[in-house]
Amino acid sequence: MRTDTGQIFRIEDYRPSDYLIPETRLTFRLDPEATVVIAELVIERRPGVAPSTPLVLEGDGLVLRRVEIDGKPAGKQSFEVEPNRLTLLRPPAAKRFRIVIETLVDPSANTTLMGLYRSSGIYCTQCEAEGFRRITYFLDRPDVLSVYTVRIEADAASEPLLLSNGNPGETGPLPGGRHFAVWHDPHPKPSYLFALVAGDLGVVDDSFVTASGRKVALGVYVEHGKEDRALYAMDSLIRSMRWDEEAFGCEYDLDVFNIVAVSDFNMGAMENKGLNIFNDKYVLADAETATDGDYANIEAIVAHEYFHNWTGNRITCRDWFQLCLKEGLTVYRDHEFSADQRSRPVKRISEVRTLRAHQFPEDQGPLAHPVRPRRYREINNFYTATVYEKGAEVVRMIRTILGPAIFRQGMDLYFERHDGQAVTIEDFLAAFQDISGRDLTQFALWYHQAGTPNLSVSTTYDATAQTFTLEIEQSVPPTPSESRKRLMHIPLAFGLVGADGVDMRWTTVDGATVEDGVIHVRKRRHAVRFSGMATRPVVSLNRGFSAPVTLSVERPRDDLVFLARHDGDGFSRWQAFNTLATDALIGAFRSSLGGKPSGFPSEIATLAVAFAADGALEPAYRALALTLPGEADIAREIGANIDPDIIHGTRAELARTIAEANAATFGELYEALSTDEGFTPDAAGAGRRALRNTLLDYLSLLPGGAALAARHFSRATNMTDMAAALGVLTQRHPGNDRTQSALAAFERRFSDNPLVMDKWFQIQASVPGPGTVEAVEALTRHPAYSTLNPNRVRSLVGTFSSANQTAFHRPDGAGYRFFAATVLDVDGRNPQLAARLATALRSWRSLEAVRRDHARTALLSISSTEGLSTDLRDIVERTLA
Ligand code: 0A1
Ligand code: ZN
Repeated sequence: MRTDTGQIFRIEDYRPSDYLIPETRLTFRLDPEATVVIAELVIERRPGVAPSTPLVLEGDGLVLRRVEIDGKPAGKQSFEVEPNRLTLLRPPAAKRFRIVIETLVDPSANTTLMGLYRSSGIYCTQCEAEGFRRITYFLDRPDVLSVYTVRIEADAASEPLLLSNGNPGETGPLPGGRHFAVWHDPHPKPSYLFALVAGDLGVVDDSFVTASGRKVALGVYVEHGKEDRALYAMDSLIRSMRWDEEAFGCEYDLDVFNIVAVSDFNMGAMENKGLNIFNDKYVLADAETATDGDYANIEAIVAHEYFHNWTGNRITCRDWFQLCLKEGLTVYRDHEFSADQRSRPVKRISEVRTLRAHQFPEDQGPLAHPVRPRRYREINNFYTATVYEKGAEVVRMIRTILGPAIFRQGMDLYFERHDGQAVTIEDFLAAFQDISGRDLTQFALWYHQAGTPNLSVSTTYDATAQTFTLEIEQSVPPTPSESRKRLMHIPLAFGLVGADGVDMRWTTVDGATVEDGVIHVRKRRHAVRFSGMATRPVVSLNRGFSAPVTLSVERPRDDLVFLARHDGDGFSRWQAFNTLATDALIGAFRSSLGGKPSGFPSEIATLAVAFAADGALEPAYRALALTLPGEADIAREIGANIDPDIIHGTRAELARTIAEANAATFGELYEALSTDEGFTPDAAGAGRRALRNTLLDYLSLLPGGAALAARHFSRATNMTDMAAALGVLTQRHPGNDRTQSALAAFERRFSDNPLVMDKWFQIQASVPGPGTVEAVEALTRHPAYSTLNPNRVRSLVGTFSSANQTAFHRPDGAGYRFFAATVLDVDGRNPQLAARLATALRSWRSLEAVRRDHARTALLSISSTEGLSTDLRDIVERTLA
């Protein structure tokens, strides 16, 4: 395992490598504890590099068995070997030469889940970002592209299936009950896209014919007996392949495309060329065991990994600072795919909720970094919401600025110019600048500058002059190591809504460039004046969430009420109601702190029922409108001196107020939705279930609520309804006997299904209140729990620390102490998982003083421990800085 060297990597230090590796032949003699890896590499000296310049290959914890140079064993003096480096001191002076490196690795002992490891008896690999160096010594950097041929040898009985990247080649038997398979990938690729899988798995197969007529054999591999649960993943794959041709003109380029599900995986999935490897959580689904949310995730992640084939694989990153080049762009593409498959406004609202829940706190805390970072200590810690989600928003803004047609032409140019290359964000932006003739220099700051910009807006209406003026002021808050910020180019979509609910037109506008419903904010202040306004409009701002900013708008509350009823933009209509609810909750929090009784403006309950009963709106949209801002959302908006117990109480109070005011209508709607139409995982069915389950949450707060939720639970015919009912019972009636028996029934029914038990862990880790600290600690000893499996750890400890405000932040610090001990324990085996868990404390400075002290003590207890991984040390030290 890598321990910290304190080394910092800086973007300005980038230089191309002296050597390239045009061809790579790998032989794997698989063995659970002693796998032999033979790498035969064609090495090419780059033009201009002095002959015999030392060749330095990266490694990580490798055992070297032999080195050959141009067919001869390398003498001891000709190389230097360390666990993390192999240096050929005086390589041949020829422009091209060959080397052979034999290494030994132990897949069974590999608990980091990087490099070659075994998961439930299956050999698999994970090489992004720097895992290939745990397999062999190599130029393990994304700008070294190589053509791979891979030969896998293994036991024929225990590993009948042998997969790697590219197209299948020769196969055959070997002595001793072994066999082999050869794979060849004609597309040059960086080492992080290498993959191998060997084991005994079941398969769902299908095929796809590309637009130009190439027939592709598709396979989704899962544990035997689980094939039926892989059908939705296969269906998602086929829809993704078709969509990418239609929306982006991107066709698949090999004869096979395989997906393999494994049960131990650090992230969601990995886009290895032609051989995607997935966390099984994002492959396996059926009505009985998966929720609608699981289905939507499977569809999105299958699409995401597939889309990487062009954005990431065909065109890859020059270096890891450019990670957003592939990730932000691919997330943007999977968002568009899901919006097309489902409902666009519903999808957009969900995206924004995710961005605010994960990226905003990152941007506003000690771990803030630009979408394209300039330095890192551990690249694994930069697979963040900023790189992924904000990175996607930046691509979306490019489309907003250029318009859909020019955006598509820019993408075409990017594909055409850079196919087969490893490139930078500058190259990406240049394609759009060149196609549009626009200067994107100021816009590029979105990649380079961290922090969430704020727009302060006030309005004036002059009835005599018939003008309406928006005073807009932008500011970007300071972030770590960036105290002074430059002015950004912010595309602010808007509408001026008239009294009849229809957008008004203006005759002239000055003070900023306004095009196609977008104000281009570029200066610190703009006074944007619209003339020809016969009546005062209500302004709707940041429609469709056109820019990832915060807004502070001075306006009467009635304007928000009006927008919540009439805004023609679905996102902004939802936003208006959400802002009203957030403001009400913050108001109640403040009065509660001041010891005053809280109350809520009556229009919240009135609007809630208007949304709930509006048959013109999709059920999924109505469900989102009825979902109150979460406790963490409220905390983020308050910003400082957070007391999670008061927030929890206030939010529960508002929910009860809404439920009591609308009991009859909510009850009728709930009953009307209760006819069981059978389960289909499509958006329409999911929307109806979402609305019914949201109504259940409100109704559970009324007399008889626990009984109602218990009935909902026992009558549920699918996991969506079952998990929702269990969530309502545990959140709203934690101590109730019905809750305890539902938990027990769920456990009995699903104890042999680890992915479903994850839901059971999550639900219990979310129970509000002080007792959950001990309850979660006890669950770590449950037979279904395993501290070695990332899904288990994230479900229990991850949920507890990132989604349970009252228990995790228990005022006596017990939540933090349990958490710190767990993080340290996990770090000994799986540093990536430990580092990711540790980010749960990133907002510790915004807590009230007592909790803040306990949180700091917990962080210090981690940082003062010796032998921390680079991953964990990096997170904890930045969090404390
Ligand atoms: N490129 C993958 C994310 C990923 C990154 C690192 C991993 O190592 C454990 C695994 C996956 C994606 O964007 O889906
Ligand atoms: Zn990705």
